[in-house]
Amino acid sequence: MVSNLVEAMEMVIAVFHTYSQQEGDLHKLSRKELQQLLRDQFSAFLSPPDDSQEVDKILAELDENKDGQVDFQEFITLVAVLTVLTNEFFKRSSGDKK
Ligand SMILES: [Ca+2]
Repeated sequence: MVSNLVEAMEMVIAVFHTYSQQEGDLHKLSRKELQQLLRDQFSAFLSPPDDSQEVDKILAELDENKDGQVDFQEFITLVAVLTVLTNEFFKRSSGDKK
């Protein structure tokens, strides 16, 4: 039986590749692929996801090796940060005071 967490990890990998395979390097997100992914998957977090400058900013922040693309390792950093923020949000909205 596959655990929930492993299933979630596989889903993150699958989502990444759905976008990274669209053009160019099959294992990296181009600027265009990143924009598409942000728009489709993270619209709840990013405002406004269609803003071109916002995409450039996010790309620059994620692109640690400065190759102009986002590989899986760089992408997972974004997922981790947003997961932490989501957890904070749930903690706060459940009325948990510090
Ligand atoms: Ca990169």
